[in-house]
Amino acid sequence: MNTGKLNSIGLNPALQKVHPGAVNVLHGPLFRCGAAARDPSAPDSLTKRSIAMRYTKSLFCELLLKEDLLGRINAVLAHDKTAFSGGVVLNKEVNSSSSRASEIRWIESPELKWLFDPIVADVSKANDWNFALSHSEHFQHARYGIGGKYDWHVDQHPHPHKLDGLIREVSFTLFLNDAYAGGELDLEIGSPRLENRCATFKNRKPGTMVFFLGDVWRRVRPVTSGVREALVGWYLGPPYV
Ligand SMILES: O=C(O)CCC(=O)C(=O)O
Ligand SMILES: [Fe+2]
Repeated sequence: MNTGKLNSIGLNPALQKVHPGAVNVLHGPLFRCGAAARDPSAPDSLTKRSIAMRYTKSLFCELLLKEDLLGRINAVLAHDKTAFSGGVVLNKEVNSSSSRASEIRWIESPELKWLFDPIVADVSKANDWNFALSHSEHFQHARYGIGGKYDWHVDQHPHPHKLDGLIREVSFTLFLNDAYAGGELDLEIGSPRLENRCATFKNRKPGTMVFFLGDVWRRVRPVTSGVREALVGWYLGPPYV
């Protein structure tokens, strides 16, 4: 693994080739985060893991981006001419009934990365998510028309990323619009004692970001009118032990 300058955005060319737009079966292409992945001399808190065990204050959190920040993100998305593609995904390894109906495109934008890296770092710190996050995937712009959905699944794959052994540790969804009905995001974060174990994110304002751990079960319920648009991010680090 290369070690880069602090805060540099390093796209590893070998990783760029991996992902010709396939949907969520492999990981998406990876960006290196600001500090080198496993460089013990890099003085960045993201690279430091003081304990081997995961601990957390909350399995998820939610925040609302300021309008100007959302405006910059929307400008990047409008400027990016990558076409949507997609359809249905069956994630056989996790759950054979886990399927998705949506269109997606991968956004390979250093600007988005500069915007999101510090937010993810802050959120992780605030929650004591003690991960050594080192990369993010390219961001995934998803569009769900009527009937579009993504059944229960976990984002973390059963095996580490083939190329570098990293795993998805933090996921986020950014709500880009609100001109639709249905399409609620559910996270299964409640105690088994509870009847409803889900946190449901419904009617959220554009600019709402929901962050959660990569091994939390989640789904997007079917859209019943309009088109739901979301930007999805995954931050990766080394396996927990
Ligand atoms: O559209 C969303 O909010 C979530 C999408 C998702 O779960 C995924 O791409 O893995
Ligand atoms: Fe997901």
